[in-house]
Amino acid sequence: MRRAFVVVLAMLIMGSATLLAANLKKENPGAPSVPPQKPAAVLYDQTDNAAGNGAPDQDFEASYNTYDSFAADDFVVPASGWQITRVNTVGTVSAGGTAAVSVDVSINANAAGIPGSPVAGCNYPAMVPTAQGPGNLTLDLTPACNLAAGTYWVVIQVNQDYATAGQHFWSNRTVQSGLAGMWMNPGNGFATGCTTWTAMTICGVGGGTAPDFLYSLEGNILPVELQTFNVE
Ligand SMILES: [Ca+2]
Ligand SMILES: [Ca+2]
Ligand SMILES: [Ca+2]
Repeated sequence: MRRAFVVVLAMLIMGSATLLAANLKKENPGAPSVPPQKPAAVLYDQTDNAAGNGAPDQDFEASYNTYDSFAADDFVVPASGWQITRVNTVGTVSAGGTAAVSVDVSINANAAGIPGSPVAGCNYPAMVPTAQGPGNLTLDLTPACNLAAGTYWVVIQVNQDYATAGQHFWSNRTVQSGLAGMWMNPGNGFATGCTTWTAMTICGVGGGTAPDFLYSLEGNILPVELQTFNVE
């Protein structure tokens, strides 16, 4: 009885496999219901004019907490609005340094020339980089960050222990675009006095002469239906 059942089951499976094979098609005419998404484009790029120096942007282990530093630079979103899917930063590590465990990255509002609060939905704590060369970071924002027109800041802090992985520096740019790149070290371990957001050139970090950081943004120009219009 059991044997007969197995044989019948095997025949059924073979039969259905034949049926499936007979139904396989080499084409499927008709438009997809959802249009394919366009590949992400470079929305903004200020990776040129490298200064050959960089500023600390690191969350150290507890014993070096007074050196914990943050860095930020600005960009302007045009009227179309942007969906940012990736932030690329150019950086270096100290001699013998290795890699960040993760990165706190956020897109912040502009508060009268310095970074304000993170935009809702655009705060990515402890993000593991998709890739990192020594110092360079590829940060894929999940979910993507949607922004209306305006001025915003990319704020970066790598989570990296000095004892095991050395120091990380966000590389500087000799040319300033928009507002001056900002830096702060709340514990003042670097003795710059920049315990709140202050221009790098004033803080004297990264050599003290270069005003901006090297980075680019990738993503999509928002389609019309996702934009907000004010009708008067
Ligand atoms: Ca952190
Ligand atoms: Ca720390
Ligand atoms: Ca700038």
